[in-house]
Amino acid sequence: MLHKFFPKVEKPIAYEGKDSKNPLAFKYYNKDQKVGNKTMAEHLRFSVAYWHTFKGNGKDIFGDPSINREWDKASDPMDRAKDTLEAAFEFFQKLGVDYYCFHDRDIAPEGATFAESCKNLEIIVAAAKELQKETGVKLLWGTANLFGNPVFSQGAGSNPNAHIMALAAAQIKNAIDATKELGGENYVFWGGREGYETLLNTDLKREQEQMARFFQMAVDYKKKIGFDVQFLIEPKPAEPSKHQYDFDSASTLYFLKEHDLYDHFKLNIEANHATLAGHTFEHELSVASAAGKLGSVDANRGDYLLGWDTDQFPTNIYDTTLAMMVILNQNGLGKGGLNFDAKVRRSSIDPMDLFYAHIGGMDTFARGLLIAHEMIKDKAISSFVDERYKSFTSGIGADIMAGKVGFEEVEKWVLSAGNPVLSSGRQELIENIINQYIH
Ligand code: XLS
Ligand code: NI
Ligand code: NI
Repeated sequence: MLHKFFPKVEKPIAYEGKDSKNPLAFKYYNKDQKVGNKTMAEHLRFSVAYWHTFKGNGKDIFGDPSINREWDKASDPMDRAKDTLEAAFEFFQKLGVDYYCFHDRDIAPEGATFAESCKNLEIIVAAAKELQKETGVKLLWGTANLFGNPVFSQGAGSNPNAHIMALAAAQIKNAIDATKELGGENYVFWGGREGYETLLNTDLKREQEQMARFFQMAVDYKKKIGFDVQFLIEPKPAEPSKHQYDFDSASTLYFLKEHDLYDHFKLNIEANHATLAGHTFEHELSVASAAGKLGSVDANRGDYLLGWDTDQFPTNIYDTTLAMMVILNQNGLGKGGLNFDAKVRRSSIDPMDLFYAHIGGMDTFARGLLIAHEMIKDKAISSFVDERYKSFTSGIGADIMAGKVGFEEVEKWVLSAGNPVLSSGRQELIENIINQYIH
């Protein structure tokens, strides 16, 4: 086992059960425990986000970096990248997660030219490949950072300058190559700058057509190189753009349909992005899942009082229970997983906080999984839903849905049927039942 950057954690975090007082132990997440026909690890497929966990330094728009990491000290950027990689794999092993995710520019530094950046990436990818082999940790998804470099300040795929759009495409090509080299199971597109600041200077239709071409080129390329990877789009309504084109699940799915891209993408749903869009997490998961398009999840949470992407670790069991209901009801995430796109707070400067944060997030989802599994097994909620729509399973309801009757036949039926009998929606009772399962 790697042992250098986290000296205080001497052995992998173990499951000790809910009565344990050990802060460095799982209380609910028990990797090999079967829940239904899969182990917890198979259900949850946890992943660590490279950018927040190893590159996050506490910098915010009002303040300088507050966090100094041991692995971020070397003077040469490539040495820092190699140290960071080693720290990352040590962390994955000690935490006991099977997956990680990165942006190209998290794992390797940007060079003075595009060619230099590509070379840097290639070198670090080779080192990452070795560490994956050594530790058994796998890549859940790769992606390209097309928002940090000021060249992308007016967008990447949607940039009004064709040279910059081409540069973004070339960068994605390299990020897809890196993902392939590392056996990544998914590739994510998150377009933080694919949107607008003002409509006064923006041709919204043209920019979306450019985005469609951008995605189509990516689809063509993955086919060309024979890479069986799942493409995912991660919706977010705004931030850093004022308006992002992939606003939420519904608008992203519509965009894909409109531009003949529907079959080539699924969605990566982030909890905090859902709430920023004015939805709940389970709403976004449900919309994606109903379309057969829920591919993966960025597991985090926002803050009820702050209106931006605070990217906190998930701690709310109610939310993870409802999320796991959606995931279990669609039989899991397939190639996707639960990626902690979450960061410790600016004042959590101790590397141990990274362990506490992830342990908490993993336990919160493990509890959600256990509760959701029980509720589904007992049909605790689905029995109410089935009952609610029962009138569509026979008689006039079935005839309407089967297309056997139209307005005229329906009118005739209504005239003979008397007044409808109302029944209760039972919301409060269902809420009580959920709480009972949680307790
Ligand atoms: C930012 C996004 C980003 C994506 C990957 O808000 O969540 O981190 O997950 O580019
Ligand atoms: Ni995300
Ligand atoms: Ni986010």
